[in-house]
Formats: sequence, structure tokens, C-alpha cells
Amino acid sequence: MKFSLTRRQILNTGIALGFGSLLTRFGNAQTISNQDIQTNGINEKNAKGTFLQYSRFHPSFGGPPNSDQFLGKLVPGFRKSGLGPVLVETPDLVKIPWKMVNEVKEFELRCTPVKREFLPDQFMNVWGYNDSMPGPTVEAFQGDRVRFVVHNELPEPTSVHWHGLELPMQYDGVPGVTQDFIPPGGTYIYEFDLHQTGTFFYHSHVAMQEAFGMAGLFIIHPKIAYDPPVDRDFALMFQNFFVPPNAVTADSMAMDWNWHTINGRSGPYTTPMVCKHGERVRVRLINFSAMQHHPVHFHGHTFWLTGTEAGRIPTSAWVPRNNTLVGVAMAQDFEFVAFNPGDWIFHCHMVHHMMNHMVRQVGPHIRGGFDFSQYADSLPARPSVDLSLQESAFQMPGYPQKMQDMNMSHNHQAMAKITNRREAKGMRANWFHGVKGLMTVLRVLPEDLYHRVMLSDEAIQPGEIYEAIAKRGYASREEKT
Ligand SMILES: [Cu+2]
Repeated sequence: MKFSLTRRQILNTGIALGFGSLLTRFGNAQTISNQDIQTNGINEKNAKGTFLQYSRFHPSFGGPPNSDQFLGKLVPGFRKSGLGPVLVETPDLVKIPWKMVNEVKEFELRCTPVKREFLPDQFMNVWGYNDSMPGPTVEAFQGDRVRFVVHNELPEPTSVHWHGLELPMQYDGVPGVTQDFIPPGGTYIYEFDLHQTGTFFYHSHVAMQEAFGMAGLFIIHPKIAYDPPVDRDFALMFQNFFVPPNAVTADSMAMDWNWHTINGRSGPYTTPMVCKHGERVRVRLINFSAMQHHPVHFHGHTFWLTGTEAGRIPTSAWVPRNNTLVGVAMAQDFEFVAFNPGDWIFHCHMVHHMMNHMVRQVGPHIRGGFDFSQYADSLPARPSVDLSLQESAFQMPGYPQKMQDMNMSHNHQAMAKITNRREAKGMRANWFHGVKGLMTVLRVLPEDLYHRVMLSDEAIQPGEIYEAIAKRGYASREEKT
């Protein structure tokens, strides 16, 4: 399937050609000969428009850059215009249910301690909402009136701030400034109208509680989907924590970090996002790290920045990127056409954010056969570092260049939690070696392979889907349509 040229594209092309003829007409010193054109690689075939066309099924330019189809900018998905939006998908997180009470959508939020499984069998003590960290996702529509009944089940006072929402002051959730603290065991009711749309979030307005994980996604859809409509809408929340060696409780006072989570899990436990070849996809990303900004990179595609934490960006101001910096408490919406079949990494590009538990080897764990009491009792009793444990001169001591504690040989059951998920079916056998910390995977699957992975229960061998895609390349759906 190819897109025909839009009127605007034809006009743009005409302007470019017209400029060339102007140069000739006015005898500009820089006349361009046919030979020059050939040697510069601007051959006739390209000039006639090879790169003006866009395909949703293979790499293509779709230019010139100010055209609507340039790198898929305004190329729609399969979903028709004028319909309601697709609902958001939040891997590894549930949505918060609501009930309609006198035409108000009522949500119940409990502020709770949470044991969150960052990696298989590695549970960390954090705080969140409704026994989840991040809290369950709030999904609402423009025009809704919402009510949040908030119960504080924590051992200390708290409050909830609705980040970015334009609401009556007394519901802004800042203790002291706009309300009293919600005491332990207490309840507070927030109620307001939603006139905005976009990627928002809610969080405790007690700083140390924020650093301890108390936040959640708050997605507000327009009643009719924005054009061009997307077929998939994913939302991710990035967070950082410091969990000291031999501890399972995050230290919210620390200025350091060693654990990174996407929707409450570290790579490779982050569940892959899966879409179909040719779909238009949106990924919403909120950075709720306490202290860290994240340059977020997506492989194999170019995405357009279509929204911020303040909502939709006008299309004239969209920016194409493959890596974009998302600062603390900022959100960005990425949209792209999933033209490129495969398993594509979606990750923060800070090298230290692409690892887990960087202090795992510090302290007793690096010296086998010793326990922590040897460190605590007396200096002379402390075991010395056995340098022979270093495998080569090029390996940094204490530095996790390998999958710390996550090799297949260590714990088959834990690895099964990663590899046995439906979303990871048919990926290469050792894919998890390349996915750590703030990393996840977005899989673009041709229709038939999508069906096998996501909808059928047939056994799929490791690498089977990867091999199928590598073999057939882009010739999947396009040939049928
Ligand atoms: Cu980062």
C-alpha cells in the first residue's frame, strides 16, 4: 500500500523545482549542470519522487520534511477518524476501577505500604496506592467530573496532588498550603471537573513519600480521538530508587540510586509492549524518578513528540526524534508508525540507568562464604577482598557487567517468570541479557505472528518469531494488501 501525494506535497515539490529554475533564469553564478547533479548523487529517479512516498510497512522518507507524511508524521493507523480513542495499556499495572455516583466518577484510593517485585523474587519495600507501586492508573475522559475518596493507611500523614490539573485550590493536595494532612487512618475527598486531555499523574505531596514510590498515571482522553488516530496507546512511568546492599527497603533520603523501574519493574522483568506491523502507536512516558532525568531512546523508528505533561502539542510544533530527554516530573507522548517488524529496545540511554542494583556486589556478597556479622563485629574480623575472583584484568571489580544474579544457571524459576510471558514468546533465547534497568521492548509483529504470540496458545520456541521476521523482512502485510 502506497500513499498518493497530497496537494501540499505537490505544492512543496513545485516550490523546490521552481527555485531551481529561478536560479537559471536570473543567470545566478551557481548554475547547476547535469553532471554536477549526477556526481552529487541527486539522480533523476530521486528527483521524480521516490522519497516522497511513505509506506507504513517498510522504511521510507515521505518527504519533503514539511509534508504531512514525512517520516510518518500524520499517517493514520488502521483505526478510522472520528471514533472514541483506544484505551491506554499500562504494562505491569492495573487500572483503578470507578463507580458512577450521581453523575460523578468515583475512585477509591488507599495509601499503602507495598512489597513490589522489581525483579523476579526480589521484593522491595516501597509505598504506593491500593497495594501497587506505582499506584493503579486513573483513566478518564475530558468532561468527566471525578471524585477521589482517599484513605490513609500509612503510619504517617500524607496528601494527594493531581499533577498538572487545573482544579479548585482546595483539591490541589499540598499539605499546609491548600489542606490539612490526611492523618493515619484518615480520609479526604477530592472532587473536580476534567477539561484537559493528556498524560498526567497523581502523587503524594510529601517529598520523601514521592521518593518512596507514591505516584500513579492519570490519563485523560478526548471524547473523540485526536487525528491521526492511534491503534495502540501505551503508558509508562520511570522511577529510580536507592536500596542499600543487603536491604529490601528503599532509602528515600539517599541522593544516590541503584534500582530503576518502569511501571514498577526493572528490565528484563518489564513486560514488552506488543503491536501489529503498520499500526500507529503512542507511547506516553512519565519520568517520576526522584533525582534522575532520562534521555529516552527507541530503536528502528523515528517518533514524533506529540504531547507533554501539559497535553497535546499542536501538530505544527511536533518534533521528530529517536532520543529525547524527559526531565523529572515531565511527560512526553511519542507517536510513530510501526513500519519496522522486530523486537525493538525502548530505553533510557544513561549507561548507569541501563543496569540493575549496581551495589549488589558491594559488601558481603562479593566475598563468598562470609556473612554480614563479620563486617559489623570488628575491623580485624572483616574478610579481605579475594582479587582472584576477578576474571580478567579488564573487568572492573564490583561492577556489574554481567547479569547480576539473573543468569539462567542461578535461578530457573526466576528466569521463567521473565521468559514464559506471552508478550515475550518467540524472542531470541537470551534476549534478557540486553534488557536491564530502565529498558523495555516494543515488539512490532506482522499480523499472523501477532496472532500466534498474543492470541493463540500454540507452543512457540525461543527465537522462532525473531527468525521468521528476520527471514521475511518487510514483505509481510504489504504484499497482501
Ligand atoms: Cu535514565
